[in-house]
Amino acid sequence: MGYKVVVVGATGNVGREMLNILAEREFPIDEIAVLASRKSLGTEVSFGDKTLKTKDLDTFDFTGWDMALFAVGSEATKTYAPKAAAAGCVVIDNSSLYRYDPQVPLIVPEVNADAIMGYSQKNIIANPNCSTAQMVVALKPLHDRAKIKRVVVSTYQSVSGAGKEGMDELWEQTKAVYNPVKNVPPSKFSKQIAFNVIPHIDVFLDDGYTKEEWKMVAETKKIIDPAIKVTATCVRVPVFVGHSESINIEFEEPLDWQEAQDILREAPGIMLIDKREPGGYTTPIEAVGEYATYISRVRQDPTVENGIALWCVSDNLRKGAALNAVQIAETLGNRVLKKG
Ligand code: 11C
Repeated sequence: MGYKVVVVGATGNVGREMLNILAEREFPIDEIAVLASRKSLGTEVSFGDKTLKTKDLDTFDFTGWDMALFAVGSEATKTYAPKAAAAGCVVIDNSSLYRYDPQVPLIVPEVNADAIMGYSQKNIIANPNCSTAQMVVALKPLHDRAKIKRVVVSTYQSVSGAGKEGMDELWEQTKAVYNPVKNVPPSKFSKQIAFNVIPHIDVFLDDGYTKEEWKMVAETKKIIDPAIKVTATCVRVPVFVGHSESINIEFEEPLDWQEAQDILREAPGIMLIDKREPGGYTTPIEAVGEYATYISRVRQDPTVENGIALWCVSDNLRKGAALNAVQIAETLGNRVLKKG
């Protein structure tokens, strides 16, 4: 016996990836429904070797469905997630709406799977922001060994984090550089993204940080340990898929880079690719379509007493969104619903 699963927002970047990953990992499904807003109604999406037609989110009855993977914006989530949860269908939500709600667990299964039991307070489980998800996978095993005091992270985030429109803008602007007849002004991004980098993701907050940067701070505290201090600079780069991060970590206890490598090599969800030679590291193109969070360039940071610096790359649509949501579904299935 398997599960009755709903994918909400099935025509978007993340929704489509959720369907791919559910099929790839052979998640035990008895019945699947794919939902979309009215404007995408009837659009067909692939699920393994099948083609599914989207149904109307507005009129869908979630009664009798086991779980719903939501990949729509916070506004639509606010309307439909409580309806699904009230109907007894567990919501796994990829938006930021519930992430900071103390009654909703924020889960990265390799890091804090036990916290999933808190789902029953609202029948909702939150999926973190993509830039947080890959970072906490790297931080947790090191925190368990040497206790992290402070993290300084700079991100290099791909345009797919801004959805299909972000990808189209990079593509059109890149073509326009070679064919200057057509002008493609910035629209999704605040400045030209082709052949450029933009130190701005999400809205600005009063303290000068952006909301993307604030999310990395708040979510790391909720997922791993509220005592960890994080400061982030989030930057959009002209890469289609795959977020990269340069991370400096300061520990309470001494940790040498070789031991850090050994810990990371054994840690769940991580692939250590770290040869100290040209090409002995992972770049975003190599992470696309993969499940792992790739760690490279592990080295001592000699500017603090106990410091390690590293490079972290992952497919933001997978570990950063759809894969993590499916791993949450698997954890919920194995630990709570027990049907598969
Ligand atoms: C980006 N990290 O790359 C964002 C996308 O809170 O789930 C995901 C936003 C979120 O633009």
